[in-house]
Amino acid sequence: MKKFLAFFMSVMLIFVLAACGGENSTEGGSSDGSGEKGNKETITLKVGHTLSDQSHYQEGLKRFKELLEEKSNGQFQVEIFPNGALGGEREMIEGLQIGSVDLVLTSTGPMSGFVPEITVVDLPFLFRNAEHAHKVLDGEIGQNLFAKLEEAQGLKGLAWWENGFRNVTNNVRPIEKPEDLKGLKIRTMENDIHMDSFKTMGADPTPMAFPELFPALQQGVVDGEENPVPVITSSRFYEVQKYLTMTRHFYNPSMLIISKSKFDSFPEDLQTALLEAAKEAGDYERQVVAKMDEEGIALLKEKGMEVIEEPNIEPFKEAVQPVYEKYSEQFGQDLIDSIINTK
Ligand code: EAX
Repeated sequence: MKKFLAFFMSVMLIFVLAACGGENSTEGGSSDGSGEKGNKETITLKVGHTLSDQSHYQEGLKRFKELLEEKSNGQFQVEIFPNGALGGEREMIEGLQIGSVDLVLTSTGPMSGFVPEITVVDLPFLFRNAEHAHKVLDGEIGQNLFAKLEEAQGLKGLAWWENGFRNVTNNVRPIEKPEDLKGLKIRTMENDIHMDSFKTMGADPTPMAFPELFPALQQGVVDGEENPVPVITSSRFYEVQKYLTMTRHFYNPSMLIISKSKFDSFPEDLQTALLEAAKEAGDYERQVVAKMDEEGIALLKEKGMEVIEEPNIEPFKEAVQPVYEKYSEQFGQDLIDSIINTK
């Protein structure tokens, strides 16, 4: 009887231990990436971005969260951190490399400091329209740029998303021609091409991380800035800026990125779920940008901004030609031509 009881107790103990071993959750994934199928660990992914919770980024990431949690049968749980809660874009990208952030939705703005080759897409007036940009980024050229990101920084681009076409705002005067920018302190992203373009047009470019921008405009540290309409509306820049000119001078793509090591630590089915959710949510986010872009101008006028909707763009294009001369060697004229000639 004693022997039977001892045998029964040990079997019970094994069962209890096995039951406890099955269920555990880990922060930020890469727990034992190679988690065996059926070993249902929940992986929480923190994703950061700089824009408000009313922004196109937030809308896109909410869709990403839905899709990824669905495609991974709940194994992935996504926590979204808007408003630069995890830092500016450059800071968050560094956070990816030290593991303090799991995913970042960032524009190509800070890429001058990480993979300068990627900033070829930041050349002024390079893209005819959003469709042209999508064709280039979702095609071979876009994939080659992601390959450079992986090679140079160990960061994996999951998909190309969108910030939009950037326009200039300021508090001093209406901008109708490049000369009107003369002497204006314009905040730019920490991007060499963006700074060179505004310098070439006679402005005084001031690089600054996004979280610092609204207070800098409010206190007059800078006269103006440049951003897509969905950013100007969702960040309430109409409260601190008077004039908007629809220059559409830069097309600004965004990237949803993760560290390569973290991505590789996940089993294949979870890697596929990540890539699929990123692509589908990215396509959705681009539609959100188009809608906010369309509806935003009326809203900004309503909020009291003076909007120049159709400035003559040719003088602006001419004014930035020196930027092409300066960078065509760095990027190679062939690459620039293949982007321009993409149908
Ligand atoms: O990517 O810094 C900027 O102006 C960007 O539009 C913002 O960080 C979103």
